[in-house]
Amino acid sequence: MARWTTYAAGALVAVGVVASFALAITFTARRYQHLKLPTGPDVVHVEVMAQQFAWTVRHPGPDRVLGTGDDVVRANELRIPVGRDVVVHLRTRDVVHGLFLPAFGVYRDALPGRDAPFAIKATAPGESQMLCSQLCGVGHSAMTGRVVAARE
Ligand SMILES: [Cu+2]
Repeated sequence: MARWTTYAAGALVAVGVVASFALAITFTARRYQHLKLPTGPDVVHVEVMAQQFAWTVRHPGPDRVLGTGDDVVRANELRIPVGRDVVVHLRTRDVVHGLFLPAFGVYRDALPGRDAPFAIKATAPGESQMLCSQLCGVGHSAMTGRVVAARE
């Protein structure tokens, strides 16, 4: 016949297991928060196209719609408005690249033939780095750019 201490030990282990799962789920959710894409008319969509060895960034023009004639294309510069949800559609034209945005905690692979979207939001104006995180060829280390967050 088990003593009450055995039951207490069992209960403690059960609580520990449940707490571990809860922590793991919480931190995993936070880690992948940028993959939960915002929706709605206020969301800004941009496309970051990787290629050996540069980033081509397509922004919506005055009509605020991506993929129309007035799009604004910049080399190695991602411009985003402060305080708005931005969905970045990450693609590659050739090999596997990776987009690393340290200021936004984003580290995402660009895979041929796929859109790898993620969301970011700037809380203040400023400039930060944009780096390639996959060794993609001889020019890999030169594959840098900047993120410029500005007020609308
Ligand atoms: Cu690259």
